[in-house]
Amino acid sequence: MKIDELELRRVAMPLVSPFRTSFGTQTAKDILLVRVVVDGEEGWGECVTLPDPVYSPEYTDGAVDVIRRVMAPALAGVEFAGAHMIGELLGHIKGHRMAKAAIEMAVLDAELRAAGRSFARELGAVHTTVPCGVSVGIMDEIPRLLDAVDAYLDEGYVRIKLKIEPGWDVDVVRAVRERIGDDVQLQVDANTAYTLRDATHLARLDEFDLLLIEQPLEEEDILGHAELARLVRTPICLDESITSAQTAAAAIRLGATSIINIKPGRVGGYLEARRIHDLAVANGVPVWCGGMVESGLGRAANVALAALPGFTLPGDVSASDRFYKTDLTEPFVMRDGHLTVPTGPGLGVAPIPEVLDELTTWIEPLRM
Ligand code: NPG
Repeated sequence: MKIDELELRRVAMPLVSPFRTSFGTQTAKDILLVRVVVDGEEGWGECVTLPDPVYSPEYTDGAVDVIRRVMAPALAGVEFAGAHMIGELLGHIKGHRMAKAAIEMAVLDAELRAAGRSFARELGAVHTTVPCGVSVGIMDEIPRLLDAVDAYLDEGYVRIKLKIEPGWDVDVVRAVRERIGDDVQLQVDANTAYTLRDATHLARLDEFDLLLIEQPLEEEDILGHAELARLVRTPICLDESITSAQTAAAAIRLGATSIINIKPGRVGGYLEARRIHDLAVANGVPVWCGGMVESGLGRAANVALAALPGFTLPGDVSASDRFYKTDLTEPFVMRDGHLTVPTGPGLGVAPIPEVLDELTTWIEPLRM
């Protein structure tokens, strides 16, 4: 097969409410989409970069540049056997995993559409629905957070993740645990906001029976996480640090992570995400599917991935309306705390043309 067309597109999607993490506040998403035509079949990919390199080194303008100047030329006119070759064909390019993931996702979508096969079937999904967790941002005051958590539980979310940072941690978690009781699954995400010197402080979270603490230390501090894991009882779960199956294997071996958050963009695509899943299963390490505030396109693929057997914890897989009043695709609607895994060819969803047109801010077709 061959990529006949590759088009970059940016869409501006307002968020229903500001989303604050330890690295900043988002009020709208500027999403980079990759549209390909492969042997006459269209496919869509979503690049999960942020506008600035504050979550990982990648950022959206950088992704546009590297796709335009380096990746598209490397694929232009090239015959390849399938989407599984995209990683290989782009393998000489260092890093830029989110950009690579977006291209691979688009090609995989086109390939599977042509074959009449779904992402879920291709990746090896075993469930028809997946449980929904929700990630709750940092707020100005605890009462507002408690109201937000109450509302999410009323909607049916089965697991709460609280964003934490120094000054918004132990008291906040205590208040939420008291409000929701012992039975609701609760976890926290620090997005690298602490250092090993905070170990004693973080150990104070142990009393709240959390499922896990996610990425407390810097992304490169694998040994620090291994040390921290000996100092706190709450399981450590890595996110930012896990960029490939190789880094996952090292982190598991070193005892730095006992649970893994798998985000396909962060690791270079859905196929590498599946390899990390397989590795984790072989090592008895539970995994869950992370989220990057995706539109319905990325959400569709995430839901398919989250239906693999090793995804034994609820993911940051929420309904479209958690973030967006209007999604780019048919919205993902939660029923009984679950989303239904799409079964149609490819992603099983596609952008709604009028919505896409209205939200699009920029289009650039690349020469292939
Ligand atoms: O449900 O899509 C979602 C968001 C989940 O909290 C979430 N994502 O660090 O995991 C994270 C965080 C994030 C969001 C990171 C956006 C980067 C960008």
